[in-house]
Amino acid sequence: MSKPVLVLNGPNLNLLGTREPHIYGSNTLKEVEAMCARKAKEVGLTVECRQSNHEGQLVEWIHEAIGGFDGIIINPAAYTHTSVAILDALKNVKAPIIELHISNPHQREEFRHRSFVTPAATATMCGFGVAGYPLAVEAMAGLLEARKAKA
Ligand code: CA2
Repeated sequence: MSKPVLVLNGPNLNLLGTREPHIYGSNTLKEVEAMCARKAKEVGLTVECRQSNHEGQLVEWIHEAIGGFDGIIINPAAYTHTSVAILDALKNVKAPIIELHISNPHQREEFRHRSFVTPAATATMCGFGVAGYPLAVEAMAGLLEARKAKA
């Protein structure tokens, strides 16, 4: 029986579509979550989308994903560049993990060039705007298919 894919969004992403549209676009988080659900249906997956402004909450949800979800798509937002706690939590996940960013952090300030999360990620995607979310769902379907074929 397949389990849903957990789509996690970190701090301030609840503000999507309300500020800095030149960087993050004009879609709201609710719209982005609907894009994920639509794409998931198309590729035969289900998604559960959650957002928190709190590091500990994100860590708890990652723990929940161990055994409870088939994969994780995570935009850790600012915690990308600071959080050993999120890295350590993700390291315990055996399911595929896609690290996703709306912007391309490598084109931005130097402090955004370093990701604490990347070492735990199966794959990283950035710079596609919010279109990256459905792309990541599609990519997750590919990763899960490849795992199934190997098993
Ligand atoms: O490009 C991304 O997705 C980021 O993860 C977004 C983070 C940033 O700290 C990372 O370097 C790259 C910031 C998320 C802030 O979200 C907002 C959304 C709308 C309005 C204001 C902030």
